[in-house]
Order: sequence, then C-alpha cells, then structure tokens
Amino acid sequence: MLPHAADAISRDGKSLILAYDHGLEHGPVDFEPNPATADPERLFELATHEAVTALAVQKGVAEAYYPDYEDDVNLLLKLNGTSNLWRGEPNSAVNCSAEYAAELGADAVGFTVYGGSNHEVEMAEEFREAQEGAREHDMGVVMWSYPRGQGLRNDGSPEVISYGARLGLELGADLVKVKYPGSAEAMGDAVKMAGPTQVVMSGGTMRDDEAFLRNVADAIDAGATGLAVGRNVFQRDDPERILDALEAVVFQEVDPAEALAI
Ligand code: FBP
Repeated sequence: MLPHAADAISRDGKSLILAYDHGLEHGPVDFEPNPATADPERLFELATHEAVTALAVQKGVAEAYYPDYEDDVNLLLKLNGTSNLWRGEPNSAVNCSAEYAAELGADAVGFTVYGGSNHEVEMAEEFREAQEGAREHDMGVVMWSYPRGQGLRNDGSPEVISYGARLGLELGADLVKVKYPGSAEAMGDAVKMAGPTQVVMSGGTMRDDEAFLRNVADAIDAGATGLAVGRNVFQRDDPERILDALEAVVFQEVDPAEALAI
C-alpha cells in the first residue's frame, strides 16, 4: 500500500482518534459524568492505550502537557475551535497556525469546517491556509466536516453527511470526520464520495456500549477507517474497558458482543 498522509496518526490504515477539545467546545459540563477527566493528564494517560492512534487537543493543552508525552502519544493539534458561550451562525476561531503546530510536535492538524454556514467561505479560506501549512511541514490534515447553519434544514441527513465527506476530498483533507449517518449503507455512500480521503465517524454522546460498538463495526464494514471519539470514551467510569473493546472492533474486526466479553 502506498503511504498515506494520515499514516502518522493511523495503525495498519485505521485510526482511533481520542478527541479532547470539549473543554473549549462544550465547557466543564462534559466532564461531569467522570470528573477526573477535567484533568488533561488523565486523557494523555488514556491516549497511551494501544488502541489510540492520536489525541486531538487545542494549543493550550498541548503546550502544557504534550512535552511529557511526545514519545508515547501522537498529537493531532486542532487549529480552530470556539466555545459554547457564544451564539450565532456556526463559525470557529483559528487559534493556532500550522507552523506553530509543527513546532509543538504535531503529527497532524485538525480543522472544523461548517459547510452550509454563512461563514463557510471564510472557513474554507482559513482551511486552505491550514492545509497548505500542514503540507509544508509533512503533517496530516483532518477535517471535522460538520455541515450546519441557516442554509441547512437537516444537517444529519445521509445526503448532507455525504456532501460533508466530499468537502474533505475537494479541499484536501487526508481524513474527514463525519457524524454517523444512521446506517452502514449511508456510511458507504459517504466513503465513496470521499475517495482517497479516509472517513472516520464521530463518537457522539455516551450511550449503550453494544449499540455504540455496533455503529462502529457497521462504519468499518462500510469502508470507514475508524473513529474520532471523545465523550463516548472519556465520560465512562472505565474508559479503558471501552478502548479495549474498540481496539478489537476497529483493528481486529471482532464482533461487538465478543469484543465486550474480552
Ligand atoms: P464526541 O466524540 O464527544 O462527539 O466528540 C467529537 C467532537 O467532534 C469533538 O471533537 C468536539 O468537541 C465535539 O464533537 C463537537 O460537537 P458538536 O459541534 O456537535 O457540539
């Protein structure tokens, strides 16, 4: 297989990205189910689990904690992000440059694009700068492709999610992260639209272990290369257990019920 720009944050062509930008995007409320996870150190420790191929964080968290983990954790530095304290048409502030991400030791950069927002044009222009900066520094590019905003009636529909996956290819992402469109068939359509851009599903809120793993298994069967997950792992009382099961489902393609019994 030819090398892929996402290889630095993958294992055998698959990715399990632990997302931990929630302190910015949603605030402390996301740490309430498992208060220990307000401490970024807990997440860096979790990211040393063999299943995890990269940890996605914002600049400030990387500056403070990554120096102690650079040998054990692959860094996916999120370049934009905005708090929940602010209301308005979906948009995201660029908080970090690709150049500074490279200085911090990032293996890849992450960038949210809200296709369909009134701010889509400026976000695509900002993505261009991030993507080209990442290419100069040999870092992978992960797009959080979350179409939403005034122009969209149903941002969770399979058609819109496929369009979001396609934006990843068109704008030059190596990996595009989309919400699960509700079925393996719809995920297969999104994967087709993304072509060589790998598709990973987003984790969503915490719920039943087996139902969650079943969606992951269906997404993999449909051609997705893994997932980027936050709350569905770190909000659990025993996040290591679900990481063990995810490792079996994503990398060994073990059936979810069996993976939970390991
Ligand atoms: P989850 O797995 O917890 O859903 O996290 C994925 C993610 O993309 C995070 O990186 C981000 O903080 C959050 O979802 C944003 O979700 P939303 O924009 O839907 O509130």
